[in-house]
Amino acid sequence: MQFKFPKNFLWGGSTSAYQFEGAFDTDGKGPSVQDTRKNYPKDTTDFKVASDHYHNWKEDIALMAEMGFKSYRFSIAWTRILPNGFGEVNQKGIEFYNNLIDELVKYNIEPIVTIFHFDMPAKLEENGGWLNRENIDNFANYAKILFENFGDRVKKWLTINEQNIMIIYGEIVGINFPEGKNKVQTKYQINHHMMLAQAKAIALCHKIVKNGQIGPAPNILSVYPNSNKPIDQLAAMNMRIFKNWFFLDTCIFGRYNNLVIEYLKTNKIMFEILKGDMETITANKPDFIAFNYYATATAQMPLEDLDFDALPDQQRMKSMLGMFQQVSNENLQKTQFGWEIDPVGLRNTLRELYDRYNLPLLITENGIGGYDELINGFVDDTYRIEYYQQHIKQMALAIKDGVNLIGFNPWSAIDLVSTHEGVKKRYGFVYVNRDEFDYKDLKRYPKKSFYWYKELLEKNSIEID
Ligand code: BGP
Repeated sequence: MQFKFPKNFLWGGSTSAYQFEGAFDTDGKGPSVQDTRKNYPKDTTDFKVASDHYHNWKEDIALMAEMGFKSYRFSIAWTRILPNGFGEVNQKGIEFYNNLIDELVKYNIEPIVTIFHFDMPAKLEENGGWLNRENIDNFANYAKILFENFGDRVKKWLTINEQNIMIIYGEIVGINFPEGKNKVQTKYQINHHMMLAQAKAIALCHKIVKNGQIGPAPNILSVYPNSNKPIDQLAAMNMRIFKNWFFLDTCIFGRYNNLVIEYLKTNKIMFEILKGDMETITANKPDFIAFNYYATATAQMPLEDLDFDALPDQQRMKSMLGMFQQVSNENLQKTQFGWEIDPVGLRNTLRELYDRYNLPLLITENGIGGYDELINGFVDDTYRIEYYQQHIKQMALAIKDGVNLIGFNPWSAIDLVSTHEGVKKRYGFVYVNRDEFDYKDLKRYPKKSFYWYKELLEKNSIEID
C-alpha cells in the first residue's frame, strides 16, 4: 500500500555553515572555534574550504530545487554577521545570506535557519564562551539581528543545534573547559546559559518575526534496556532523561528534571541559577521540536566494580557512573563508520517525543555517512537509498500512528565535511569533487540517491506493507 505524505510536508535537506560554506576568512568573516580548533582527528581536513558553498550557492540551490526540495535547513555563521561575536555588523555577511534566502524563495523552498551550529565566535570563547553569562546577551543580540534582517522571509527558526550533544560530549564539538573547575558542573552551567539564551531568542523571534516559529534542535533517540532485568530498565530510563528529556523538559515544561538535579546536588556540583532565570525560561516556549536522529542507544546499569576510567574514550563519554552504561546492540547493523542503523527506532523516537510533548515534530538531521566513490562522473550509493527508504517508511508509520510530523531534512543535502571524520565520510545526495587535503575542482555530481529522492518528492508517497 502507498502512504501519501501530507501536502505541505517539508521535504528537504540539511547543512551547517562551518561544514559547508568554506571561505573561512572571506569578506570580513571572523574566526569561530571551528577555525581555531586544534584537535582535528588524525588525517582529517580542517573547515577552511569545506564544500566552498560560499562561492557555489546558486548552483547548490538549483540542485536542491531540481530534487524538489520544499525546505532547506542551514545555519548562519555568527562570525559572518558579527566577526567578533558582538559590535559592528558585517554587511557582506548580511548580503550573502540575503542572496541565499532570496534564491530559496525564488524556488519556493522554505528556509529553516539554525541560529547556532557549533561555531562560537573565537573572540567570545576567549572571554569564557558559554560559561560567561555576558554571552547570553551577545547571543540574543545576534539572534535579534537575524530576525530583523531575515525575518520577513524566514519563518522557521532553530535556536541551538544539538545542545545536548554539546553538553554531554562537548570536547568533540569545540567546547573548552577551564582548568580547576569541576567539568560536569561546568557543563551544566553552560547548559543553563544556553537555556537562557534560547529563551531570549524565542522571545525576540515571537516579537519581531511576523508569524515566526522557533524551536530547539537537539539530538534525540530512544533508549532500549540491554536486558529485561528491571535494573537495566532503570538504566535506560536514566539515560533517556540525561540524554533527551532533561533538555526538552526545561524549555517545554519550564522545569529542570529532578533526576539530574538530585544527581548534581548529591555530588555537590549543582550549577548556579539566578533570581528570575526560571521565569525567563518558563515564559518563552518553543512552537515545535526539531530534532536530529541517527540511531537509538542501548543501556545497562554499570556494574558496581566497573573500572570507569579504563573504558575507551567514547564509551566513557557515553556512560555515567551509577546511572547508565551505553552498550552496543547486537540486533542492529552498522554503517561503514560503525554507527548503528535502526529505522524502527525512528518510529519509536517519534512516538515517544510526541507522547511526551504533543508539539509538531520536524526532523532536521538523519542520514548515513559512507565512503562514496566517483566513477565516470557517477556515484552508486544504493546503500544510502536503502537506508532512507527504511527510515522514511517508519516516518510514514509514525504519522499513521497519529504523530504530527511536519518535515524531513536529512543530513546532508550535498556532501560536506563531517564533524568527526573529515571529507571521506560523505552524507550528501550530491558528490563534491575534493579529497581530504586536495581541493581538486569542487565540482558537483548528483549521486544515484539524488534521482531516487527527486522521484520520491514528486510522488510524495512511499510503499508501506
Ligand atoms: C550531528 C551534527 C552535524 C553532523 C552530523 C554527523 O551531530 O549536528 O553537524 O556533523 O552529526 O556527524 P559526523 O559528521 O561526525 O559524522
